[in-house]
Amino acid sequence: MKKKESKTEKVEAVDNQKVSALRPHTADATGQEMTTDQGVKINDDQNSLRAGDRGATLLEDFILREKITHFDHERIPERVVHARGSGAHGVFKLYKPLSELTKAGFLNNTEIETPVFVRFSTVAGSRGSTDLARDVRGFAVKFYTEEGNFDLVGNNMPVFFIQDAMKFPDLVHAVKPEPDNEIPQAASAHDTFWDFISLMPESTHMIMWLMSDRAIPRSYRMMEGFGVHTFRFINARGESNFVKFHWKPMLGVHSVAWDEAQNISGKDPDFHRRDLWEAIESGAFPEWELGVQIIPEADEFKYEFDLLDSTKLVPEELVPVLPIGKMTLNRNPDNFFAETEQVAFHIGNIVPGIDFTNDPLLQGRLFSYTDTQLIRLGGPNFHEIPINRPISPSHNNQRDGFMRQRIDRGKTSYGPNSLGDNYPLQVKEEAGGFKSYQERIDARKVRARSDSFRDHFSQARLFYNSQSEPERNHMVDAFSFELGKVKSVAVRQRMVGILSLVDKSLAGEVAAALGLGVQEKLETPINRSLPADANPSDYEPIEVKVKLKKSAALSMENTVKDTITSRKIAVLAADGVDASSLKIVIDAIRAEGGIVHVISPKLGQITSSDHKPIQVEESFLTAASVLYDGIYVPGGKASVNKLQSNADAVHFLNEAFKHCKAIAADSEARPVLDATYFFSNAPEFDGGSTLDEGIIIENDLKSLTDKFIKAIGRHRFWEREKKRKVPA
Ligand code: HDE
Repeated sequence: MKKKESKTEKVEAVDNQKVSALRPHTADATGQEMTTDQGVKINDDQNSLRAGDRGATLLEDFILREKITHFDHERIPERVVHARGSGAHGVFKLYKPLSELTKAGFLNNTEIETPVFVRFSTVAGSRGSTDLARDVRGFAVKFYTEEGNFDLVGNNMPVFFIQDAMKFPDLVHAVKPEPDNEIPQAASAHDTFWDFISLMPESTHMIMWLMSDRAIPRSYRMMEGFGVHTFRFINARGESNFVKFHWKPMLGVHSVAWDEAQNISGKDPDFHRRDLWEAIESGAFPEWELGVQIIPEADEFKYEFDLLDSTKLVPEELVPVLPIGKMTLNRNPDNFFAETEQVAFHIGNIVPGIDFTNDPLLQGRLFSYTDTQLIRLGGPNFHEIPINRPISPSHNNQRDGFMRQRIDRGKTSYGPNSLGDNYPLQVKEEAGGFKSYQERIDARKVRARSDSFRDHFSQARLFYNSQSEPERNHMVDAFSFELGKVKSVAVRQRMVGILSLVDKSLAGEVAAALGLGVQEKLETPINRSLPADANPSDYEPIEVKVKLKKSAALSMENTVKDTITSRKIAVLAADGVDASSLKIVIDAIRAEGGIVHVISPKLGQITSSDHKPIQVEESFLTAASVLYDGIYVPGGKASVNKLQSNADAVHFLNEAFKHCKAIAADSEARPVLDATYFFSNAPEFDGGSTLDEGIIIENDLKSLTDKFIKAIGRHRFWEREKKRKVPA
């Protein structure tokens, strides 16, 4: 039977279908008069009503009362995890129809652009915490499909800390600030976190990711995203394939250095939020390819790991990632609270063609997300908040509740009914009605963990072995830092024990930094995580022999390194800067999509050698090298003279060198580099060659820009770290 048409549900596509659906809910006070919430025009918003100009305020002042009352209720609870985040609108476009795999409409039609809203987040910190905490990043995507909302609520790491939802509150209690003094903010480097982790060997693989540079991304735009769990695709014949979702950033996967991350946290705690906002405002729209790994049902038990275990990934060498479409974020929200704060993701929001598996972590999440929105957004009608509404029509017999917006007409809100012709009607599967995949289940009800979930170390080792040398060094440093902040020596020692089961040299290096030894025999760490009646040997981790020793996809070393789009370059200059030395390089960087800031001892303008004014974007007081990807020092005697004796300019360069960034200088600006620690102490410098390919000093500006642009694209020269330490 035909569904009833409703005029209000047809929306004109302007930007995209979702954005135009939001439009009737947006307001703009430009050119408007001020009123109360009741629409009464306000004459005086400066003074409350009082008995005489020095008298008490009158209770009858409804304008004051309304204003203060609304203010008093402005806050809602922050998300219990992932409280700190940033959102953006965009679209998803499919490359080719996937009808063999899934019947999901948006994965079968290459003509449509599916609107999306994405929210990136950190996990542990509160709403106001720094973006650069060492943490997992949330990567949640709401697809507004024509068949309803599909939410892919993932992270920037492909595995998780725990295997069973039962342990999630424990994990979060352990990582959040300690309950007696609420210290530390947005950091895992404290006793309770490592106490828990050291007793939960299943978290070992995830800990490797968390201690890698993936936990300190350069930008949200330069992170991968993962659905983590194994889901199902269901095709029109009702056949199921397992599927793992991947987001691959077109700009590559890049991170900052830990020392840099800590500095950014002070200089610009909004670094990632600002970066996303500015990129979209400037038209450098962030893009990701959506990829899928497909595993036929028949292969469910083919692998050395269990597909239902969220502490395991499926190596790309075993199952390649098939790119299926592209997501482009092209519009910033109009209002942070209304959109980014109120958006309610739920892993349970799926559409026909996609279904769940029995991953026990996934199953627990299916409960949690609605439950948490009920308290966070204040009642069961949060799906009516504009950002959460589907673009497809929605009708059912759910009614009432706090803040109901929709006015449902008619007498019937039950089914079956005869008074309303039995509307709204159920929908046949062929016509798009959702039917769950009919997985066969014949089992006992037990509280248990499958034996196939007992290998905790082989993929942790795979990850470690797959890293480049600098990446491994960073992991050693990260473990040494985090455990160094742990006061309990017993916890440190237990963690070193766990690491020794992953890799002896990793454990040895961390132990050395902590002033500990590596025990020969590990005191079994898992005793405390056993059920009361358990036989400990049933819970002993098992060692699985894995064939794959390395996986290239796990190292950021192998990522995209040939673009400088939206990279930020600092140009250090002062009065007297050589006009062409400045212009040639700046123009070339801009032509490649880079962003240039001229940084000078003072704001305003400087005068170039040909007496022209040059606009300055930042001063050494407002900028810092940690906020840039590369540094250029142009020539011009007067400018060079000023900079070489300017401690801030010299520090800027020293710090950029320390963080392994590309640095270029016109040969004429060499005295500025001579003033730096790394350059003046570089005996191998032969007057024209370089310390490494990331340091470029030339008078041929064409050659200089070519090399500089390549160097910025490479992101970092990590090999520098070993050679020369810089006190910056
Ligand atoms: Fe979440 N998670 N989670 N999570 N999660 C929440 O929902 C939860 C897990 C993820 O930008 C909460 O609306 C449980 C894995 C993201 O709004 C809450 C378990 C992954 C976001 C919740 C997990 C995630 C959340 C808090 C273990 C990666 C932010 C606020 C069973 C695949 C979404 C909220 C946004 C948010 C519960 C584990 C990703 C409490 C119980 C694994 C990206 O419902």
